Amino acid sequence: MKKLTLLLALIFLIVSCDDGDVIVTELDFDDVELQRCENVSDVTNYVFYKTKSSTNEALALQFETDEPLFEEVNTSYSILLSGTDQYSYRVFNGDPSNYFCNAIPPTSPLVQEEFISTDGLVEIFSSGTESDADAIPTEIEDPTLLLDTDLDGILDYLDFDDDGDNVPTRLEGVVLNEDETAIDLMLSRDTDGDMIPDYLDDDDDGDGILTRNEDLNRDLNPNNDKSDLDFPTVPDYLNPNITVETVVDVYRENEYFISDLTLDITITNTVLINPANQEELRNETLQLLGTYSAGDVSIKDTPVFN
Ligand SMILES: [Ca+2]
Ligand SMILES: [Ca+2]
Ligand SMILES: [Ca+2]
Ligand SMILES: [Ca+2]
Repeated sequence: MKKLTLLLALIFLIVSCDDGDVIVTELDFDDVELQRCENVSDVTNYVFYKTKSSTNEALALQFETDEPLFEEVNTSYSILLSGTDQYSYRVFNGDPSNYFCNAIPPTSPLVQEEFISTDGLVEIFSSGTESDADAIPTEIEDPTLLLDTDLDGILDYLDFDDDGDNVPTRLEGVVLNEDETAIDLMLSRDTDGDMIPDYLDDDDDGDGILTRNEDLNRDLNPNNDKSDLDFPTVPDYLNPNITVETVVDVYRENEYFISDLTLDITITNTVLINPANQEELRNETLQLLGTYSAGDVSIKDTPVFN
């Protein structure tokens, strides 16, 4: 587990415009949970915030990204704060717990004092455990090898249908060795005996018709097409006697999972201005805004057929 070494305290220098007095103010939100506004309709607009009922204070960070944050692990994102990408500190005249995540800011509590960023760099690091739940452990589909067997743009360790034949890998008879560190090629299903296990074979019965195209009803599931009256339980793609081609140039929707997805959000070089009196808060040190726990997420995507 990677540990980030960070300065936890949020310490700002308040420089008064009137007399040049320097006041050190400590914004202590370390023990406060970092929350997020859930916006399912817009996956690239984010609002993270912390509120303190005891002091009616809140920190908020809002920004837009080009890509969704919750789809990859071990990934860094940087956002240079400007325009509507903002970091703010506010003091309210009441408990701000329910202030955020409303389409229109509520009439109560009222903002008594606020500081809005004019500069700053946000960095976000994602971590979690990825799995395509295809019955092959991620270590065997080694992410570092960047394997993409079916060339559909989804690496094998995230691809629930590794050979792109529209039969999910978990249904293609994979057998692992005893300590589950490798595929047992002798015991794994190889219907046509061509030494390519079915989960990597796009023509499982070796009849010259791709498994994906032995799909009479074109429902992207070759497992429910069984034409041979003599073998009514055997799907056509595992039956070399049936060679009816139904061209299906579409992949099934892929799904993979990230468990315990967390985002570590840090901010550095912040300049916050009070719009009412131009009072300024500056902090050049790296601060941890917080770690956001997204729990377990599922990522669905239909690869483009090529
Ligand atoms: Ca793939
Ligand atoms: Ca896979
Ligand atoms: Ca196959
Ligand atoms: Ca067949």
